Amino acid sequence: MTSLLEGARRLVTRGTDIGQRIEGLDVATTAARGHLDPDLVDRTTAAVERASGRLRLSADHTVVALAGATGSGKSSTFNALNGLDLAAVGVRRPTTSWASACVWGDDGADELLDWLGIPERHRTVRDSMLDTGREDRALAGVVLLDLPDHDSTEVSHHLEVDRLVDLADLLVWVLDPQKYADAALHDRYLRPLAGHHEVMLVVLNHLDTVPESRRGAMLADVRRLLDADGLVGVPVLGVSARHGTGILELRQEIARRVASKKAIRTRLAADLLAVAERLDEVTGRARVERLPQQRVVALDDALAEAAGVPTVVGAVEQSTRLRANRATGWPVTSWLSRLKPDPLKRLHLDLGSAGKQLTGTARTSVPEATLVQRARVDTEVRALADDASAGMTRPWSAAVRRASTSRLEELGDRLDAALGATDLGAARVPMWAGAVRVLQWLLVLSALLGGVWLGVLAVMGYLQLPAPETPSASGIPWPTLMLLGGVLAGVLLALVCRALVAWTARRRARAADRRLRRAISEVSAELVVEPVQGVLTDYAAVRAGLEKALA
Ligand SMILES: Nc1nc2c(ncn2[C@@H]2O[C@H](COP(=O)(O)OP(=O)(O)O)[C@@H](O)[C@H]2O)c(=O)[nH]1
Ligand SMILES: [Mg+2]
Repeated sequence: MTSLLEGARRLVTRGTDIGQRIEGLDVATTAARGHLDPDLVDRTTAAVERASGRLRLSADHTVVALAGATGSGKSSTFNALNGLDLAAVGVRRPTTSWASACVWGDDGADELLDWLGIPERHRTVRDSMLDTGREDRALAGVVLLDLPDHDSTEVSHHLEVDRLVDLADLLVWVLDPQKYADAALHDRYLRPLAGHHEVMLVVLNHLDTVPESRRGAMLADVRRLLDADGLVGVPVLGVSARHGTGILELRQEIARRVASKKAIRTRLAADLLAVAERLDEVTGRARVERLPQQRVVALDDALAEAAGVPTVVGAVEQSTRLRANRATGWPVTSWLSRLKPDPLKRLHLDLGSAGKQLTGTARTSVPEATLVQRARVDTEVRALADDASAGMTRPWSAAVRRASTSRLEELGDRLDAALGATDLGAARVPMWAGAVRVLQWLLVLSALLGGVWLGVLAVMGYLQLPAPETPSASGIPWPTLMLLGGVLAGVLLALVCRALVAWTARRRARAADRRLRRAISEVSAELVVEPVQGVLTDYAAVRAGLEKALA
């Protein structure tokens, strides 16, 4: 039912001026909800709903449907109304569940008839040029439907009476003298339609078969039954489709509906214009730009600072340098340096065992964001909202500001989590440093061996023992070469490595900085930028909808 109504609403709006207005306003109110004054949005939505409801199935046509039991005379009445023999009379229609349609006046009802599922061979356009009567012109725009018999078992689902009553401008119930009091008819069909009494009309057909003296009493009886059904105020007309009696009155009644629909349409168009203009005024006409990128960058910078990224990055560099220097330094002095206090220990940062541990302890060891840093974050968020809403009316810029701070409370925890999940890459001593460490120890070993060898030679000389032949290279004895070479090469290697370590430490710090900032910008995108962008998108939708509604 809902989808049927929705489909119909979409149909209503197609192509016509008032339809454009409804469609545009529908888009605009949907997008404005949650951002603008709820009263205003509700009022606009109500106007849209009222309009699409009052226009029923079509803004341009007056849909009149003939409903009733088999044999009541729907097809005969259909023919009598259009003056053509279009509908097969006396044919039971469980077999053909299709309705027939006759359109008065110019065409343009194709989409409507397609939607109703009426095949083309069952459609007739009754060209108003053929008619000279004023009354026929008054029917221009009428789409008359001869519905399948309501008591048929094979009624097309599109055209079930209980659905059409929501959509048709006029539902004409054709009753006959034999069955008008049928309890099933009243219980199953008429009483449930009480809520729709304003679109209903009851016709008592076959009146020629009722003795003239009894007609008045019978019509009064129909009236009484309808009142009992809750259909007070629904007009009752006595007709004879076969003889044409009462058909003129029926046409006049239909013409009245056409006229009143025209009036309703005019009023609705004015209503819609009024609410659209009000919404337009509140919304303003500022052009929305995309969020300036440098604003987002500035916000991310402020967040990085407040989250302690520079501290962490500094620690990554220092730690890498310290550890790599220890690994690659000359073992003798670097062992001594271990006795000196580690500057990192003072920061309570342990970058050694695992990089992730850093941020595990960072919450307590990295200094909390200062008031100044927090204020800077607030300033950047506000600046971003201000930039995004530049030129917008006050309600919209307020909406943008609200969106910008809507998730700010989550920021602290989310930043911590994001930083915690970031690999700082500071844990490992670089591979080459490991190799250098082995080399350094080999050099120390060689120096030691040389020293011991020289010592042995010295002791033997002191004891006047015959010295064994000492191998030499380029005139320098091996033990001397081993001792001096080992020390010299070790110190030199340590010096060269210091430069290399400094470069590695800087590179790691830069990488850590990049990764941390990327993590931060993901958080700020989700918590600040996206909500703001969402409002901008909605604003653009409201503007587009209004442009359509006011075109
Ligand atoms: N006497 C008389 N017969 C009618 C009248 N209207 C319809 N009929 C006849 O009733 C039968 C059923 O009519 P029809 O229009 O097919 O009814 P439908 O089934 O509701 O479409 C046909 O034989 C018609 O000729 C009327 O006003 N007077
Ligand atoms: Mg029929």
